[in-house]
This record gives sequence, structure tokens and C-alpha cells, in this order.
Amino acid sequence: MADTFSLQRVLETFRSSLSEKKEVYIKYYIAGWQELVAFMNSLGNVFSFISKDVVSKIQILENFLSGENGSHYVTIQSMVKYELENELVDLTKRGSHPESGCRTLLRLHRALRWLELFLERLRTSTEDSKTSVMCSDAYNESLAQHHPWLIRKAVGVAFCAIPGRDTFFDVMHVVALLGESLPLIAEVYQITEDLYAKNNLLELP
Ligand code: 1Q0
Repeated sequence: MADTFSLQRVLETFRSSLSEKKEVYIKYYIAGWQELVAFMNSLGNVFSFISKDVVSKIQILENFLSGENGSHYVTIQSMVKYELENELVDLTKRGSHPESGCRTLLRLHRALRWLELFLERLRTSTEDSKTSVMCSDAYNESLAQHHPWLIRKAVGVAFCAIPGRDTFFDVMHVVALLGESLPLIAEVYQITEDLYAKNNLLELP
């Protein structure tokens, strides 16, 4: 597992995603997610329904980025502006734009909050803390609010298969890294959150 995942790399990609003007580059944002998917895949098949969903969302964003309007998808800020100005977003119910960049990224954005909460719990945990509990507490506080019952059930099953705390710390090598990566992930999260809130996009269908 240690070979396929490095928290350091996740940290570096999310760091690269912040421009000087504090805009978020989609290219690096999804690269960060790709690293996380690689880690999830190494945990086994129980997590594949989760990673498949992330992979398909990464793919949607990659297609926009490499498509003919790709220049509008360089940052989250430019994407929001472009899609809203051109009415490419289903704002209240799913219609002609079920897979807009805005709604797709919102799913990853919500999941980033889960990650932030989970890593914070991991960082402050003690030896007898259970990762499955940290995971589900973080989940209930974030993503669960946006998931229907069936998904919440399936996620609950996956949580039982989460490796123990030692495994996470082996993978992470340096605990200190967590202290460094958390504020960064939190910053990328907060910038996106503010942008979405300002544009009334936090409940996109
Ligand atoms: C470590 C184990 C990871 C456990 C992940 C917990 C999060 C649960 C997420 C459940 C997703 C369920 C599958 C699909 C749901 C979709 O319906 C939903 C909505 O999309 P849509 O198109 O139907 O409106 N999709 C989502 O909400 C996106 C979910 C993304 C989940 C991303 C999970 C990220 C996990 C990363 C693992 C990294 C752990 C890092 C640990 C580092 C420390 C060494």
C-alpha cells in the first residue's frame, strides 16, 4: 500500500492547485483526487463502488478540460463563471445539463470536507481510537447529509473494512505531514465553498 499511495503527493497536488490569486486549478484538483483513488483501490474491492464514482466524476471534468471549451475550465472560478453565464447548469432540478462541471465538482467538494474531517480525527486520535468510527463520524457530519438511505447503508458496510490506525500511519510515514496537509486541504475546500455559496450553487441537483 505504501508504494501506491503517498500523502506527500496528495499534498503537493493540492498545493499546486492554488494559484497566486487563490484560484483553484481543476487540473491539479483532480490530480489530487486521482491519488486518493489509487489509495482507495489498494484497500480492496469493498471500496470499488466508491472509487468508480470518483473516477467517473474525474473523467467528466477531464473531458471538459480537454474539450473545445477547455480554456473556461482551467480554474473552478472560471468554470463557475462560464457555466452560469451560458446557462449550462441545472440549478434546481435535473434537466438538460445533468452532468455540468459545477454539479460534478460539487460532489468532490463535499467529499473533500469528509476527507478533512477524517484526517483531522486521525491526527488527533489515540492508539485505541477506531478508524471505522472516525470515518463514519466524519461521514455523518458531512457527506451523509447529501446521500440517500441506500448509499448510506452501503457506505456503512465499506467502513467496516477500513484498515486500522496503524496502517494509516504506516502509509503516511510522517505524522507531521498531516499537520501540514490539513490546513491546505481546508483552504482549497474553503475557497471552493465560498465561491459556491456566493453563487448559490451548494444544492445543485
Ligand atoms: C479510506 C476509505 C474511504 C472511505 C470513503 C468514505 C466516503 C464515502 C463516500 C461514499 C460514496 C458513495 C458512492 C456514490 C455516491 C454518489 O451517489 C454520490 C453523488 O453523486 P451523484 O452523481 O449520484 O449525485 N457521489 C459522491 O458523493 C462522491 C463521493 C466521493 C467519495 C470520495 C471518498 C474519498 C476517499 C478517499 C480515500 C482517502 C483516504 C485518505 C487517507 C489518507 C491517510 C493516509
